[in-house]
Amino acid sequence: MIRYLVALIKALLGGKNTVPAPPRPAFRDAWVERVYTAMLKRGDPVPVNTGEQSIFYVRGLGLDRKPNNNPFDDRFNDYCGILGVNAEGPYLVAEYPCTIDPGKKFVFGRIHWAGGASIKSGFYRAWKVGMHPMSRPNHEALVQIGGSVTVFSDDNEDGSQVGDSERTGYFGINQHGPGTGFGNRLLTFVGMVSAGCLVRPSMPLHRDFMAKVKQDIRYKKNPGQYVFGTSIFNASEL
Ligand SMILES: [Ca+2]
Ligand SMILES: [Ca+2]
Repeated sequence: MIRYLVALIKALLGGKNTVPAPPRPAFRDAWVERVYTAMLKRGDPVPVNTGEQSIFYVRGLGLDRKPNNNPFDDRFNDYCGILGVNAEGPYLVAEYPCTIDPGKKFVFGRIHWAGGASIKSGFYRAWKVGMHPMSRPNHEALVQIGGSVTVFSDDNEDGSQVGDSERTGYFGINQHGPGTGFGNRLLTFVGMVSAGCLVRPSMPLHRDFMAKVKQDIRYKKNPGQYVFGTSIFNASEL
């Protein structure tokens, strides 16, 4: 970092308009390097300063970090991770099983005329700490009130985004747990707990997620206003 700052100062003093590329951090973990590189390649923000974090989800990837082809099986077959950075470089803060696709009941039940919603791969800065669901608050979550996201609508009800139409807006695509009514149970099936939200299969996992994301120094500085960004990937993009 010091060498980068010296190069940056030299470039500015020398009247050059081109700013040197930031140094590539040292990686201690091949998985972290893979995710971090994919974020950089797409232009997603990455954690740079100690205490900053990045939330990311991977559709169709197990906790074994192997692609599973995202089967339309109503299971928690997606991956959630949090990247952090400290003096030694980027590291994995935590990882969780999850779903970022709606349960079958919401695909076939069609609560929206366009079809069940599933979030499109990309980076969105859209979530604030709040309560899920907003109408009858149940538990603390990241709530999509800070920005728009893009979803595919599964009009042909096949559990695949291929050929589906897109919508962009505020759809309540929250990052939450199954709900306190399930106690500490680890759910096997998505069922009614996701209509396109990003959901961990148990409340203990979700509470751990919330405790970790709230450690981000940018959130701590401005807890009422901070809008969390999140990177969404399909397994084929990593
Ligand atoms: Ca999935
Ligand atoms: Ca479809």
